[in-house]
Amino acid sequence: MITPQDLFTQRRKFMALGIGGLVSPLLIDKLMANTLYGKPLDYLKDTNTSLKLTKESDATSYNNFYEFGFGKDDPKAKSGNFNPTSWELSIEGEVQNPIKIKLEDLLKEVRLQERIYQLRCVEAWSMVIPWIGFELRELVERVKPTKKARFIKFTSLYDPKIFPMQGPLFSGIDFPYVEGLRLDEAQNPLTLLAVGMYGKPLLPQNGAPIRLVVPWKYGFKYIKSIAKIEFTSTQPLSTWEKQNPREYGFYANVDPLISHPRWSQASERVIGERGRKPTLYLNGYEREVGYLYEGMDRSKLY
Ligand SMILES: Nc1nc2c(c(=O)[nH]1)N[C@H]1C(S)=C(S)[C@@H](COP(=O)(O)O)O[C@H]1N2
Ligand SMILES: [Mo]
Repeated sequence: MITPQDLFTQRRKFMALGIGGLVSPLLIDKLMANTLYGKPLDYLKDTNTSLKLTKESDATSYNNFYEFGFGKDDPKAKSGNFNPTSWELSIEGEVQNPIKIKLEDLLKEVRLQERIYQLRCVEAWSMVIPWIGFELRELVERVKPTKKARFIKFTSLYDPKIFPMQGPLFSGIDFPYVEGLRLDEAQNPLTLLAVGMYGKPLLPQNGAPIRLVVPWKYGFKYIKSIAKIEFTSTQPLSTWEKQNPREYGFYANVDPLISHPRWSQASERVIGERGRKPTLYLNGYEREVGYLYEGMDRSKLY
């Protein structure tokens, strides 16, 4: 039987041979034939089958990773010294089985999958990226949240030797970068911890070696280079909410009807394409995640 892990390795072999193009990400998805909520993966991605992949060179050179600088080209240009090998993740807080684990050991235990999702940044641009990762819920099940756990707080690596903006000269943002999810959002099958994209391990500028992917939320929720995952009973204060709570909330749900105080969110610039397209509620994933927000006031979920 072919496991997703095999396909991942196989694809990397193909990439090494320079014939990666022959193995289309869509084909791999079909081959994997995973089911979520008992439905084939294809069903869950129905809304996206028409999405055209962003060029890999765009997705790896137009980035937001403020630890390296505010410019879109800073992350690629300034991450040369970041070599995230022998990475350790700490999973702690309100869990029965806290662990400190090497990423390579964790990856032996999880089911790696390829997922094509659209990423919508709060700055009103979007890309379509073929991620490789595993469902965050697999990790949640492994560490067993206590009854008190209601949220998950994620913290990026703190190391001013690697990240120039964490140094003493810069104090505009309170690093390390922090993000959070409600536990039920974290357990939705769409939520991934990504370790690769375009069939290869993540590059430093994209948040190597492990980052969050929550496709129905604005890009700033996709916290990069995660070092700590903490289960909490209270809602974590994320970096951008702390910085400017009027403009960036905890939820950060994509919503064309709720404008950012300084610009409309009704449409988006598609990176690598001409023109704009309308933005969809929950970035097009309403069918999969709409239930999470039933009875809540949409205007408060920015
Ligand atoms: N640690 C950290 N994670 C981060 C950011 C950051 O500045 N620091 N920027 C976020 C923002 S605003 C976006 S849009 C996405 C961009 O991911 P990409 O560069 O891989 O497209 O990463 C998010 N994750
Ligand atoms: Mo963003």
